[in-house]
Amino acid sequence: MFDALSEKLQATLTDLRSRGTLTGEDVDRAMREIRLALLEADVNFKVVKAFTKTVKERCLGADVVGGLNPGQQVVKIVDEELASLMGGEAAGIAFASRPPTVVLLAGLQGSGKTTAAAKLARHLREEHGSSVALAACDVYRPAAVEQLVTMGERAGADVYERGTDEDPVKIAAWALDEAKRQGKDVLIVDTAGRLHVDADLMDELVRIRKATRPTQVLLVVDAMTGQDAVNVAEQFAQAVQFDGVVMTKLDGDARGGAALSVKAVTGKPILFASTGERIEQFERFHPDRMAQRILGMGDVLSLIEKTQKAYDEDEARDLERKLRRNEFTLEDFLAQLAQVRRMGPLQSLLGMMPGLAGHQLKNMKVDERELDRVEAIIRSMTPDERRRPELIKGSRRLRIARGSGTSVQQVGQLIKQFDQMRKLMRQIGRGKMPDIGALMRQAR
Ligand SMILES: Nc1nc2c(ncn2[C@@H]2O[C@H](COP(=O)(O)OP(=O)(O)OP(=O)(O)O)[C@@H](O)[C@H]2O)c(=O)[nH]1
Ligand SMILES: [Mg+2]
Repeated sequence: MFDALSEKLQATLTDLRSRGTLTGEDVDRAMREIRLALLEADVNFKVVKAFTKTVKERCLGADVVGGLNPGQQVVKIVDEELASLMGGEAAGIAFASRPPTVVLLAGLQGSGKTTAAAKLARHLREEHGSSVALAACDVYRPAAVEQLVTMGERAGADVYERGTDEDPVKIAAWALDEAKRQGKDVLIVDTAGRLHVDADLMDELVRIRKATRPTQVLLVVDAMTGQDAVNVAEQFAQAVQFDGVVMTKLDGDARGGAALSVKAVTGKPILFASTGERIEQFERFHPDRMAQRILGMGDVLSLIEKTQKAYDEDEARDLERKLRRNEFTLEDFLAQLAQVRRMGPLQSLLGMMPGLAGHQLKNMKVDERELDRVEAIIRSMTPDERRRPELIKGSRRLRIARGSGTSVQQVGQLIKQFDQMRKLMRQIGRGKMPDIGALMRQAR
């Protein structure tokens, strides 16, 4: 389903990779192309905007990692950002500490709830060895119960049903008792769909939730409906809390926008992907694998990973040797600091986090200035001073403070902290556990 998007992204990135160096203009053009490709794939425009902004910032701020050309670097950044857009790590189901784990499925009519209920039951049985029961709480469509019974059989799960004459909330409560009585590990509750997110649907869901206290509420979303799917998810998120998304019909010819936007818009990750009508066409959703599939550059990405690993190992070995010989200097410290900062401005990372809208965390100030200060102080030292800061005396401290726009106290503090750090490292380097207590007392 990501074919068109894949093709466009690959064309853009292949072009970048063939260049030795990248100008700001190259990056700008690539970002324009990526933005268009995502919009055409029906990704939510706000999501596209934030995505290209982050990627661009990271591209421009990136120090070149040894062995990677700038184009490869961009591929890596786009890959990482695509994965993080879809939720980063794969999450899977959260089990209750005391069984049964109750999973409540919600969603619009025809989104694939009943199918997903059976598929999830089979998945949990096969992957986790769970004994699973299904609760038939859709009493509005005569064939709904029958459908669940048939699918439950195929999934190897018991189906708890009371026909269509009883109140779905009562059926849900009874099914939970039944699951407890029979010692089931998991109870999956199938509910009725509606054409739109309406008050009735929400009210019933809330009452079923109250009656069953589900461990997880999963929203079933039809990927084929594109932007609509995301709008529905957003409306659900406002009305009923849910914990994750089951994205269905990913085998269809939709352009993929829903899968790419839903996490950023609702803050909830896609946990499972359904990719066909057959019961085994269902799997845990892995954002990183999906990103790689979209980019279709598995070979390049693994090369990048290897190069980076070799480079990191090189650096680590170098650092270790320096520590052992007590050669770690402020110069090295500066390089380490740059590495941390290569990850991008901390502030914008926080700002990007979905679900933080209006949250106070979002307004939290990351003290980049503190890092700036440390950097400025070190840069105001001579190479000799960076190697042996303990030799920096009063008049030099004053000059460094002036040069870096800080105070003599701040310079003194950095030198002292560095000295403590070096002592600590030397002890670790000698294989001794450092006496943290003593160090803390000295540092005061
Ligand atoms: N191609 C494809 N079809 C699917 C997938 N999941 C479900 N379907 C089909 O979509 C249709 C609706 O699925 P259901 O599971 O009945 O959907 P529902 O949400 O329970 O529908 P209601 O109970 O009417 O609200 C069925 O024909 C399914 O076979 C999928 O991943 N891929
Ligand atoms: Mg159904």
